[in-house]
Amino acid sequence: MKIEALTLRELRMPLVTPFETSFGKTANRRIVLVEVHADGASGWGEVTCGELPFYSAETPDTARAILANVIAPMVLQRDFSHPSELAPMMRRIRGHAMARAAVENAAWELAARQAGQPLWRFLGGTRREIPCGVSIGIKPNLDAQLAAVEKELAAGYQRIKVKIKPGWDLDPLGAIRRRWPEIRLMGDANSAYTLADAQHLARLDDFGLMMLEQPLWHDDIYFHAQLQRRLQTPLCLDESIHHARDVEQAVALGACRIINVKLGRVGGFSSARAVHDAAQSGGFPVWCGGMLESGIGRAHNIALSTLPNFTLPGDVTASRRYWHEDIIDPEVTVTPQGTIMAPELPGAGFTPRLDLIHRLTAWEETLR
Ligand code: OSB
Ligand code: MG
Repeated sequence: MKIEALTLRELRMPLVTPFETSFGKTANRRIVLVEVHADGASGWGEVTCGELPFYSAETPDTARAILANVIAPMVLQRDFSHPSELAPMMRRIRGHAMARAAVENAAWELAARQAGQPLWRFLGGTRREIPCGVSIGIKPNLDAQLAAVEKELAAGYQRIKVKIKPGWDLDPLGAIRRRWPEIRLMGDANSAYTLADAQHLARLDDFGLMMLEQPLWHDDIYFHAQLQRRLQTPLCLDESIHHARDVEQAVALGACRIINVKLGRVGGFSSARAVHDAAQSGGFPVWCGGMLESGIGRAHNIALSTLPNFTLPGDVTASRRYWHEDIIDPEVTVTPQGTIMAPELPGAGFTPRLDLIHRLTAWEETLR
């Protein structure tokens, strides 16, 4: 297949409800989509960065510049027989993993569709039904926090994750645990603590959490190992894991016991598979993280979650939790058991809604 053109678009999509983490609040998403045109067909990918460089360094503006000025010249007019050949074409780029992932993932989706296979099978997935959890943002008070948990449990989700930060940790987690003693519960700090908080974080051991996600610095593995030795609660790394070597390091140091895999953060499906394999070899289960994706990214997360070591519920949820109207048809739905069925259709299994996409598009450019 020869890559004939790349179409870049930025969509403006308001969230159903604002989402707050330790690093800030998001109400309106700026979603950069990449359409890869090859052999008279096209595949779609999503740049999963935040609007501002608070989760990682990438933003929609850096993604646009790198896609147009650096990635397009590297991949345009190039032939590939398998989408695993895309990552090597972009190997010289340092960072910008989410921009690279959007192009690589679009190629995977296109190649799977051309091969007449569902993307998840094409990737080597083995599980048709994936277990799902939810990530609940920081709420203004405990009543709102408990009400949000109650709603998601009623919808069937198998695991509750709440965002925490200093001053908003023991109270929400304690209140949830007292009300629901048996549920699978975890906290995600998005790097809001330091090692000086170790004693405080050890108090979370009383709540029987499945895990505590990324308590320390976004670029740290070593000090998480020191913290893990002082906690019973398993740690999970998100921000710190960019490729399989980071997992090998985390395993060697004992920095965590679980890995969150995000397609964008690790640079696409090839790297995500390598991260998955490294975690499996090290004895760590993995789960698929989310970045408030539109349906395009959501569909890719579903496919990834079918790989065998994705044994824990991921942050992969129904379109309706975030969007009044998603940009794919059909939208993603969750079963009453809190699972999502991977589609049997060729490719991602969802069709981009071009009319809606055009209406939401703030800018568009096609590179040849
Ligand atoms: O740390 O997992 C995270 C959202 C934005 C940035 C970082 C994170 C998150 C989430 C939401 O937790 C996951 C989702 O439902 O998409
Ligand atoms: Mg996280």
